[in-house]
Amino acid sequence: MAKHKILVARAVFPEIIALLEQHFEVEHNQADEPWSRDQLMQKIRDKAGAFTTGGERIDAPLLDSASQLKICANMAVGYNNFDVPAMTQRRVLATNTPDVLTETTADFGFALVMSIARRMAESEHYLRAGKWDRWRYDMFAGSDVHGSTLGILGMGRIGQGIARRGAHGFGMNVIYHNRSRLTPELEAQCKARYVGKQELLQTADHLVLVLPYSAESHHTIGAAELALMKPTANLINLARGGIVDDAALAQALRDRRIAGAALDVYEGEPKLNPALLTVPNVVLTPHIASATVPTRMAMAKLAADNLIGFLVHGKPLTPLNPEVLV
Ligand code: 8YV
Repeated sequence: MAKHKILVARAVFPEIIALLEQHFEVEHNQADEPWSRDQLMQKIRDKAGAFTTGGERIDAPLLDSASQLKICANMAVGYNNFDVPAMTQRRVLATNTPDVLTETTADFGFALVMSIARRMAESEHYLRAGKWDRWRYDMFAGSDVHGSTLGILGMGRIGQGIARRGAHGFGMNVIYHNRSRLTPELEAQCKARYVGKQELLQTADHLVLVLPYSAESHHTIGAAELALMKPTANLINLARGGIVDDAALAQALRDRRIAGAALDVYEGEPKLNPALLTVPNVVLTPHIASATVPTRMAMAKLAADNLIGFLVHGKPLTPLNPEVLV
């Protein structure tokens, strides 16, 4: 039987390309050239499957020009780059990579909490700039993590991982807000208390955002929400750009409306609102929360296994729209 044609939109581990080539005719992008939307549409036109990352928008116009397409496998747990209803309508399966990145991403969320609370990036820049000439009692004095109040907005798997780290490792008082409340068992495991959004904003010493991006969650944190936070509080975003109004955040940081922010994701990334680069009280990382070698490998393997599972065996592992399968 002729092999299905698939497209791998971005460079990925060579082992994963080799695995895919055992099953498919693969057009890949190991040179990691930035393809325009038109190029992507051209390349996907005759493909049965696509291996995508969060950067490729799979929407109705693209789907309409790709009549052979049966599956898009995202190497990401977030899938706001997919128009899932449009995919379902055209019977294109969508898959993502849940679970395999939960603990790694929760580790990084905690690293962001620690780094902004203890002003690690700011103090390292100071040292590298050759400015450190003496010890001072208040030099880079930050805020405590242990015993403080950790607020989590979006209490999915990653949010729960961060809550467990905070409650069990650092004796933090954990509060959370989510569309739906956790079961009492999960709340007990995370030692987390459900609160309204306003209480969360007003009470958290460190507020971590881990909610999915959608039209409804656009600018969940803007000037009004920042104004409710304590002036000593830190904001941490490892969810998606667009959940925070970055211009409003840069202004709040400049005005010391809040103490600091640690960000892994940005509106319009990889470009950044330039104002964020000019404020000192912010930690900035380039969307690397899931980036450990074993976890990125597990994500790539799961995306590949979804393509193989579906196109070769009719059984994807982590479908987002399983109604396409019936
Ligand atoms: C991905 C992420 O690396 O999984 C997600 O949703 O944000 C990251 O882990 C990124 O989306 C690229 O696919």
